[in-house]
Amino acid sequence: MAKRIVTAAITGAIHTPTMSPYLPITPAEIADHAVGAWEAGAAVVHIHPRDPETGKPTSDMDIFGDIIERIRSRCDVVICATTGGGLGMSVEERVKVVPTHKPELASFNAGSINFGLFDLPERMKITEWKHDWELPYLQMTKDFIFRNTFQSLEEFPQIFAKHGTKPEAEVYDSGMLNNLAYLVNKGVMQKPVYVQFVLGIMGAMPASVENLLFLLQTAQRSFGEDFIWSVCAAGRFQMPMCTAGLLLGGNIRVGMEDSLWLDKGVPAKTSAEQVAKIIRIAKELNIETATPAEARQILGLRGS
Ligand code: KMH
Ligand code: ZN
Repeated sequence: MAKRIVTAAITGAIHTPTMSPYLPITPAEIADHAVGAWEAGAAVVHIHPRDPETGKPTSDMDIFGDIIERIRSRCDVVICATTGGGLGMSVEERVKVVPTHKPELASFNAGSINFGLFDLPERMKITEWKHDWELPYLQMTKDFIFRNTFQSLEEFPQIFAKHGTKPEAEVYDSGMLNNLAYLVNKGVMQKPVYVQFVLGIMGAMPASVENLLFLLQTAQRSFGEDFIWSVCAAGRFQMPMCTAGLLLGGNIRVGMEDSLWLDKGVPAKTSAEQVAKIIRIAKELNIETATPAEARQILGLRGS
């Protein structure tokens, strides 16, 4: 059986500083957590920049570059830059990292959803906030479309191709596989498509084994065997869905972007802890995980 790629999504743009004292914020913290995830066995780290003062997701290209350089100087982990950015950012701001820093891998969000984070304050019972921006940022998602229209769906892969960046297609719902099939048929995206199934986001598909199977079968109907897939899931579904992904032959993603927890009631202090946990599970199942060099080969990356 092929080796599996473990990705660690280090900080994301969903969680806010009040939600966890362990969420990495500054370039030094984000790089330390990324290197820690690599030491624990991750082959890929998925990166978002944040404002070091406020912790708010930012599109500042100097901060993004600082993080990338800090990681690159310390290890050979594959860096997957976000082009999802932070909620409320323009499409232009989001894609800028590709021409600016030319990452070998970057996220490519495969369709539009009402990306709903507005219920998190109540669910997490948070009443006091470290920063003024946090509550409005989450509340505004009740009426916020994470925009990935056919206009940008056609533009992004062409920008990626120009800079040697492989798209990691973030698929939140089954219709987005149809969007990818359209892009492949149009010649805008090349096979093998790399798909990250993101389950459990409010506004898209819930995290369940049935839904993962449906997505897999839908992808098989569109691309035959000519696609590579990985799965991640929000919150408490992270470990169960990654375990299901391992059993179904897929690659997996953990990290504090997706879940702030290591176990029920146990906060994750780093993404490395989650990487170590899923690799323990993989080992019990006799599943081997890929090195960064092997991940580059599996994904057909140009190298850093
Ligand atoms: N920023 C979120 C809306 C990505 O990195 O491409 C989605 C996201 C996905 O974080
Ligand atoms: Zn992300």
